[in-house]
Amino acid sequence: MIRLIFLFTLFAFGSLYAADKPNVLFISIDDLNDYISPLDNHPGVKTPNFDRLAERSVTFTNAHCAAPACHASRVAVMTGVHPVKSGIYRNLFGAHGPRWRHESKVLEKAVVLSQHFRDHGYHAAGGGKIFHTLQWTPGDSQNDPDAWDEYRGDPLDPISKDWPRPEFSKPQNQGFVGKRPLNFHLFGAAPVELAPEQGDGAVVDWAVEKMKSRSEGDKPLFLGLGLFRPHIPWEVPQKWFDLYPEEEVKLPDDRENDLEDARSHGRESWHKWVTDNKQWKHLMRGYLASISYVDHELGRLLDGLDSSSMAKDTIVVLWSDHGFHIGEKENWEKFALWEQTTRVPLFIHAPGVSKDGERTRQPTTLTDLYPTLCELAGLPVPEQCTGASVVPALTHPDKTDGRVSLTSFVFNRDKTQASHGISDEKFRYIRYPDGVEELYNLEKDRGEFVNLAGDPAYKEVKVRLKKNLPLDAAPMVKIPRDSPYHRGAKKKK
Ligand SMILES: [Ca+2]
Ligand SMILES: [Ca+2]
Repeated sequence: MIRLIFLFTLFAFGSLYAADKPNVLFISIDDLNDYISPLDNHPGVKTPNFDRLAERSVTFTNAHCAAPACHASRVAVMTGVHPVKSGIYRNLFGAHGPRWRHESKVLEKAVVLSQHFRDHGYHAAGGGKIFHTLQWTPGDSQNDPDAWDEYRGDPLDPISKDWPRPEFSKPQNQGFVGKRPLNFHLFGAAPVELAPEQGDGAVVDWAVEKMKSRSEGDKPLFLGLGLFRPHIPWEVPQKWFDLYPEEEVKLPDDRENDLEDARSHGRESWHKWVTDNKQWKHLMRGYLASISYVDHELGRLLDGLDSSSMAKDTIVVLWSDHGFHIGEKENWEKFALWEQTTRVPLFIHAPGVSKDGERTRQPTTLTDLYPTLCELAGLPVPEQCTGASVVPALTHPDKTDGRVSLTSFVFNRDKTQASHGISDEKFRYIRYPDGVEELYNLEKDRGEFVNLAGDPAYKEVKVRLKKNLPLDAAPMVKIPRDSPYHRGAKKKK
């Protein structure tokens, strides 16, 4: 019956909204994991503005990236095409524009989400990191400038100018001996002074101005913005470090020989470096400080929305491109398939539609976002999209529809063959190309310590989840040297 009413509404008005099209505020955060208070995976984290967002949204507590790497995850969100179709599983550098159109045949003519909204009467404005780019790689960006009516600054160099580096003094470097595990020393935590026109605050200022400067009769707005912290380097103003005295910082649960019953991610030397140099707490502190910094910027953005004419008729969606390890399973950053790597914050508010303040366990992959936003705004779903709308989880957060999430990645050792991680409401199943399997009961074992894949008691669970493995996953694509968006190719001319 509810579905009938919904179909009638859709038929009668062309969208879930009876009158004008809703605006869309589309917020991407970089490398933000589930430590934030609404997802409750770190004691003592201070994220009041994520709580505020949760009160006015449906919180997806079981949402996963399509791939655990910035570029692959972001291009999947923005095109709605899963890596198992596109073959883009990993980060690729050295682009100056949408090189993914040449990396993957499937994406050659893909319509970017913001472009799709433009094609249906929206004005699309973007700012900050939405497609892949880094603070320290100026001009290396996979953004598609043609997908936007306007972009803050240079769309092919959207964030590098926003971020200064701190002057490193001895105390900040204390304990660092030898070479850090990343080049250019961008892996570390230290306070930095930010002028008002610097950092993620500058992107938020720009977005708030966009919302405030709207006038009657303007096209509906698709406003996309991407905040860069808590991506490394963990350099934010001192006041955010002050929230977390180092001696009070908690480390994640850690079990000796945890990797014995799991496949190695190949990055254990990084963790060894951190523990050998006694940096674990210091780096956790930097990550938490960076989370609270970005929480503050989210609060400023919500204040801006609430005091604008868009306050009541705007869909708000916030997502992060993947999870993050701070030493869990001897891993740092991402590039693995455990829930710690793939689980992402996802919040959706749709005025008059979402049961705000509620939470859903609906398994969701970020490629579901594109069709969800289409349904909410009454737009057709482009054929390229591989996901399915999660609007039912907004109206009935207590129900799930039987789908599972799918995250795929190609580890170095597997050359071009993909591994996959699948979640239902309760379990997580991972399969690698060499046949290694892992199964975790997340209800009982949130830290994914005990691999149940060989336990006969869980055979049925495993078989059920295994059925969801993609049979025809695309092999990993190579960097096309002849792309006009290949930076190396450009220089030769
Ligand atoms: Ca990222
Ligand atoms: Ca284990």
